[in-house]
Amino acid sequence: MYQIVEGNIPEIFQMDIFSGELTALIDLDYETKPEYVIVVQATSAPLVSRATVHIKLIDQNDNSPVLKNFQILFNNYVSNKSNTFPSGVIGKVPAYDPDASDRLFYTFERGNELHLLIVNQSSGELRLSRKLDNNRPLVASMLVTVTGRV
Ligand SMILES: [Ca+2]
Ligand SMILES: [Ca+2]
Repeated sequence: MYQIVEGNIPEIFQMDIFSGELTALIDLDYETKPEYVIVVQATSAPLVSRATVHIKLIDQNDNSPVLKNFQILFNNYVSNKSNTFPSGVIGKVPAYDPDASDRLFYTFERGNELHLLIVNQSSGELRLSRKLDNNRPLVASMLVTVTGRV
């Protein structure tokens, strides 16, 4: 005879009293709770044995990445010698994904055909191309896509 004797409040799991088969009564979600600990008991009267069971969930890619419209502003200090656009990271695509183990992937879809803005495809960090010069519009619209892949 099998039963759960600890750690099942509220009732998330059900154990078949004869087979010992463990069933989840709700849809388990890694982001809600990644691990459960219960104590189960097997009885063969008059003998009783107990064991602690760790139930660890594996994350599923069940949430979409979130990305809203954003702006990046940067200065170019024009000296009489040359353009001095910033050379380091000027910003990061502000995307977010609720999945704990998800990796985001960033690409330009439109508006950056000359590759004057360079995105790090895995971190979303943005830099300026060395080819950027002053003969460009002051404002440019681009479409960036973020994809989630566990
Ligand atoms: Ca995701
Ligand atoms: Ca998930």
